Amino acid sequence: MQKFSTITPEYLEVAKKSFENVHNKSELDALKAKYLGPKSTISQDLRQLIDIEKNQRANLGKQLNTVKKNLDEFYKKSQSSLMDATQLPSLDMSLPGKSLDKGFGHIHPTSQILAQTYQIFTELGFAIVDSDEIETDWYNFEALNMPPEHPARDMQDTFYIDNGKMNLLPRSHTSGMQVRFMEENTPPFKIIVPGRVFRNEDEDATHAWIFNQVEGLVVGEGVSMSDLKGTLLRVVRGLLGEDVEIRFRASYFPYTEPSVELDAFYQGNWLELGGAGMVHPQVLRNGGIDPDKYSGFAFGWGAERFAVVKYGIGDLRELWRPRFVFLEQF
Ligand code: FA5
Repeated sequence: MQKFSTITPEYLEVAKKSFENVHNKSELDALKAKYLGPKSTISQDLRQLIDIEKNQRANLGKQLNTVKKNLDEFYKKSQSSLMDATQLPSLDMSLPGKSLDKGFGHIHPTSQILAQTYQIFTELGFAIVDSDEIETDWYNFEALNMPPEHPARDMQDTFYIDNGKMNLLPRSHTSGMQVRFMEENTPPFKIIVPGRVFRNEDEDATHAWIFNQVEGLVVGEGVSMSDLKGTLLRVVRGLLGEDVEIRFRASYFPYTEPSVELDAFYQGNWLELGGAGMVHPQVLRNGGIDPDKYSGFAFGWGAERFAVVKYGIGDLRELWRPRFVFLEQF
């Protein structure tokens, strides 16, 4: 019985793989010519059927037609997957945004405040330090004189990460970076640490559960409370204008001594912008710094509160909502 090379499982297998690996139209056209064109083996085999003895012709013809049908299917499948791929919408970065009719977007008010904050502090010689949003209980609380059960922890009702040990948390303030930075660096230094913080907060017009803080830490020889006041006055006036009415109010933080709050007069009331104070000697020690040689001040304020005062915003939570009608005003 006449044997045709196309009537073998191997032949179809090789053809199938070839059609599956097509990358572009010219490869597909070449394969089509090779497997299905007039000069293809299957076409030659079919032409040779005429020479086959009659009693074998019908059977071999049937087999050859099945092979041709399979090859046709491989081709069509390959053609349609190539079309799917080429018909994917291409991403043209140069096209204008769909909402162009509504005008271009602009920098978010909180980001505007942060950018101005960075500018003023870098002019004063501060370095901007990056930090992580997940903090250990040690750096967030204990290294700052807040052991477990310390009542000052209540001031920052906190989420914990359930890792079995409850020693990790989305940080409740940026102050965790104080001891972290001290451990790695030798005074003198002046840094700010911006970043998001998280609290289990009863939200209201001045409290969100997620907000941006800007931590500040200055350590050197002879750093005093007047440096703290001078720096904060300079920066707050730079951000909110020379006319802003501000006051320092005595307060308490376990990691600063003495401690103050910084308030701005806004819409008939005093609004707290941040906490500050002279770094507690034990905190310096926890960071490996000798408190007999060095002193320092620290502060931590809320960027959204600055945006509220600067832009006259009634409800701080609006800064976290995607409402263009509100945001496009600033
Ligand atoms: C602190 O977080 C201290 N770590 C600040 C500090 C740093 C003190 C260094 C001493 C030395 P407090 O919880 O008060 O303190 O928060 C600081 C500021 O963050 C507030 O004054 C306010 O501006 C802002 N803030 C606090 N809670 C919220 C909130 N829920 N939503 C928006 N802003 C907030």
